[in-house]
Amino acid sequence: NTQVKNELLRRLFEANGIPISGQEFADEFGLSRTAIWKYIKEFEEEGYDILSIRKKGYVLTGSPDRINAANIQKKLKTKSYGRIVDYYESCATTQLIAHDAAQNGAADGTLVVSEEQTAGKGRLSRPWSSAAGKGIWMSLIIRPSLMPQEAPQMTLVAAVAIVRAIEEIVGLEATIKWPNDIMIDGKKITGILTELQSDPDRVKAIIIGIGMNINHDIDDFPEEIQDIATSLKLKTGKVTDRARLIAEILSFLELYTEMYVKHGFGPIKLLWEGYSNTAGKRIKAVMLNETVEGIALGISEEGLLEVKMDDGTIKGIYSADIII
Ligand code: BT5
Repeated sequence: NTQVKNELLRRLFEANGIPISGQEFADEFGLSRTAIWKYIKEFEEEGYDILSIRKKGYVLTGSPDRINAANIQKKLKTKSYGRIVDYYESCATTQLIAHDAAQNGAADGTLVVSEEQTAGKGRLSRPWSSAAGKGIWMSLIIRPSLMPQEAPQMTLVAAVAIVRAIEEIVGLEATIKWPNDIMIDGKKITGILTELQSDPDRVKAIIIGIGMNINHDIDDFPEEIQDIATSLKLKTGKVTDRARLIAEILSFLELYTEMYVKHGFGPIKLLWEGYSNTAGKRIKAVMLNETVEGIALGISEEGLLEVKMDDGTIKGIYSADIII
């Protein structure tokens, strides 16, 4: 029973050194003491250090750097984002798991996270490299009251939330490259993949996939992206607490999503423009069927990138790969 196991781990974390009585916990959940003891053994196998004190109970003295429910939730300040966490040591892609969960009625704010993805994906089914234990590979299911055509802007909402969280937790200034890249010093540190489950006139669920390179050394990237990718560790020399960063991202994301739903895209657009590295630059926008070149002006109220062409006309772009 993973829910009881998670609850036990959460209490061990929150006890801050005060023993948790195995007997009392067993009674509360109608389990045997042996069942509790088995959970404790499992925790130890997962890398937790647990002290067993006779007649008092269990004390957590050390925990592995994992982005599981307990580690995320002990830092969580949100109302609903991340209150339910579906955690994997390894999976193909959190995006698929989140889609299934959303179809089966998963609550607003349900988070799917994995230490590793074996088939992580970017836009247009491009591969997304997701090394074990090094990054944040997660998909958040949200159910905001938005129209389907308002959903793509959630990529921009998420981008602002991520940049703010990196600023708070790591003290680094990242920039946003429209539409879905977060960059530091010209290299990609984060990619966002926003997908939609929708009725014709109403969003049922938005799945926000976030892939962040955190504690990678350069060799943790496949060779073909070593020149274009970077990680927080490569920039700071330090290991970042991934669970804490997740909690911070979820806080900003919940706040900004609420803002977007209540007040429209205007306030988000202002925030976004402050972090964008695209405006004012000459760019090439590579789309499926054409490539256009011009000066990037900024984004529209609908989240389109506005490009001023050489003949003076202004073109709004829905989605593209931008070459600066
Ligand atoms: C993206 O696509 O940037 C969206 C990435 C979303 C990944 C998350 S992880 C959790 C969730 N589960 C998933 O399976 N996906 C989401 P796009 O803009 O198409 O960029 C893809 C390109 O980025 C690739 O073609 C590579 O060139 C490059 N790339 C691949 N892995 C990378 C990495 N770890 N860091 C930086 N660049 C990478």
